[in-house]
Amino acid sequence: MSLKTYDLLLRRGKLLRLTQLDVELVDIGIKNGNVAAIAPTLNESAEVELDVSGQLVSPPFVESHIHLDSALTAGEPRWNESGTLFEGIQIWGERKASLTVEDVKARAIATLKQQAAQGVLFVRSHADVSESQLIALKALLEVREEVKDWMTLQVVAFPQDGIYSKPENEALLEEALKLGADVVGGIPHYELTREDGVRSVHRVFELAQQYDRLIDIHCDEIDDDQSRFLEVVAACAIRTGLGSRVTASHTTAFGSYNNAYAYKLMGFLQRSQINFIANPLINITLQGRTDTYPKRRGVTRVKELWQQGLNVSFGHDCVQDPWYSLGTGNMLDVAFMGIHVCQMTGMPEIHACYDMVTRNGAKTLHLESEYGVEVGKPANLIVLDASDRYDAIRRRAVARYVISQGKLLARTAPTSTEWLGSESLAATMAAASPK
Ligand code: 17E
Ligand code: FE2
Repeated sequence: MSLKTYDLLLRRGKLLRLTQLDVELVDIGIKNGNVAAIAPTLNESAEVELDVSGQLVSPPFVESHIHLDSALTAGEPRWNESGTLFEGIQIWGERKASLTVEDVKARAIATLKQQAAQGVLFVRSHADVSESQLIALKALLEVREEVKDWMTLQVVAFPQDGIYSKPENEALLEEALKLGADVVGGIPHYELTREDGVRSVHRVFELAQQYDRLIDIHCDEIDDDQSRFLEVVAACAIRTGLGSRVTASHTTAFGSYNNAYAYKLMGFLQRSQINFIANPLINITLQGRTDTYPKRRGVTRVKELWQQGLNVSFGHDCVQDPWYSLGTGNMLDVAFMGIHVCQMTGMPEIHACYDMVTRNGAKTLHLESEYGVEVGKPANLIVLDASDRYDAIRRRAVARYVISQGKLLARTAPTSTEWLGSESLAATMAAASPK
């Protein structure tokens, strides 16, 4: 037993609390994996002290929407030439044929480490269950267990090819829930007919009630202004009372609806109290592909949903896969793109976009009881090389320290530039070389 009061002590950080808008200059004491004390000055000793003067101490990033089963497969077996969602699904269908549990686990864990190193400690991943062996799902359930000491992973049973497009798909979705998936998914806009799409949403709600799971549906991920499954999701949420246990992901068609319909729908959405996830990096890339000019942004009405008080988070969606060949899992990249695409450039809007990659995601994932830097909660927090949220997003600040369940999980040195001036090359070299 240590005689020191704390295992870890952060000195003079600028703490971002869940309940306050402004940061607060404090010391934070961590003991036995929990936040033990927060005060302007803590006088007790600690095993390890970190001076984080002037740096932003934040709750971790929450990745509310990613596909870890397909991560790191870009180019396998071929590149997505059209850049569309549908060619992506086709390419993934080809890659899916050669999946093994080891293959999925290795890529998922490599991606989770990249994410964690950049301050993500809570992840919701979709697992494609339109595959006869449920390899992606079984692999991600094993990963969920293997990483649980440093990362919280939720797994969505996601019927990528549709619940009714093949006779066996419906049973595979249910089997995934029996195996332990946390969340039921759906993809109504990709069912063979509109009627199948509606029926699929009803089936997802039935399964969620039967197995007591959350819901996260890929909903209206298309530019088609006639794709209107969001209203079905909202109606089911209102009638079942499942409300905040339900999430509509993407909803890109909402960006194409006429304003009269969007206005009516917004009222229903408020009644439903469902959550929304937009994926700015992917939506701006996959959507608008059939437009000429002017070309749509393909992103849902994030600003308006937020203004109506609905819970919206941002996800990364893809890291180097058939839908998106770029990405490192950095949630500040996501927030940065969100600010641009959703035109949320006012200061309260920039702050809101930071919330969309942190606390709003925690709400969607139903993690509120454990999320936030508060005395008594698990010590999950990050120290960003930034003075505030705006600075963090503007510079995509590195996560200097990532603390997971009270342990220092990852450390990154900020980049530093040495200004060498405009002297001649010889003078520059002389100045730069050690004495
Ligand atoms: N599958 C899908 O239906 N939509 C996406 N955005 C991705 C996979 C990444
Ligand atoms: Fe997705």
